[in-house]
Amino acid sequence: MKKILVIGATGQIGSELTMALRNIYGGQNVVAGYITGAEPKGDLLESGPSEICDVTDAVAITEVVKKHNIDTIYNLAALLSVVAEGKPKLAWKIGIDGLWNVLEIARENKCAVFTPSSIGSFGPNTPHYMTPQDTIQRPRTMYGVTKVTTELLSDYYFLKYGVDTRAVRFPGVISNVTPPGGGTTDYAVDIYYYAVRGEKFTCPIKEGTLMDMIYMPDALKASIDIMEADPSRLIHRNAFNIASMSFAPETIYAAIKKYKPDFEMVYDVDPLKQSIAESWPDIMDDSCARNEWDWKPVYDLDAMTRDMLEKLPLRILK
Ligand code: AKB
Repeated sequence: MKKILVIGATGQIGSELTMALRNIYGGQNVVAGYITGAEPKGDLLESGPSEICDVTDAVAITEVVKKHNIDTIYNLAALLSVVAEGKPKLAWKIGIDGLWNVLEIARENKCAVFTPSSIGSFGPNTPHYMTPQDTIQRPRTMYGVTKVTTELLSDYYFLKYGVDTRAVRFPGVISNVTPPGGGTTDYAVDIYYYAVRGEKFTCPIKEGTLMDMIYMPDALKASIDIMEADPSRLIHRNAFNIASMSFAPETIYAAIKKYKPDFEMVYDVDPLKQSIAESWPDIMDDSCARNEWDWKPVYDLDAMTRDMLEKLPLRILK
């Protein structure tokens, strides 16, 4: 049985990934690593062990890895794209200095490592339509710079030291549990909160701006399946394009309006978010993930919208 450490276990993806991993591998085999001020609560706290584990603190990570005999690390610590533009040095410290810690500890303790990349690893001169797996990656955001570096460093540790590094490039992740903080794709989560509360939504992204998105259950499935994949089939490693839906603001608005006919949306475009969004792919080609480890998403926009509108009220309208 795997012994897993999730670094960033109380964040947007970490909080749900830790629970999904515990359901598969057993609560005691999945350690929730968190930072002071972001302590686990409720089911996350009660369903398995948790440890303070700041990605920038190599000593703390080593202690946790040794104490729990960890063999797999999910390293989810990062600042999202908009926040990283305001704090570029901190974004580098968490994203890259932190990654060095994780990769070195993985090398010494023979751990496999998953450190996600993102659609943010692409830039304005990347082909935007059916963005290939292997293509130009010249992002102009600090988030993108850290994500390209993450991909390169992770591949380097695999090729040079045999560390089993694998990852995916996440689209914008949409979930009804933990909200994201400071990303360019956050509008596609926020819009559901407004719809459920019966409030008018002001969209910060311009009509017609396409971005890849994914529903959390598919993002979790991808994160788990890639680490379970048969290594002899993997031609790529860091990191695979995964796609499930791509839409512009007016399309998600229409998808929600189908079930909430009174819902209203207006635009007030945020120049920073818009320039980042325009530099990212419209839609990625995920055929390498489909061929090398059988990636296949379950949710499209309509299925996700039905599930969000069913589950979100149970959490936020108590
Ligand atoms: C962001 O918008 O910064 C993230 C991402 C696409 O990586 N959600």
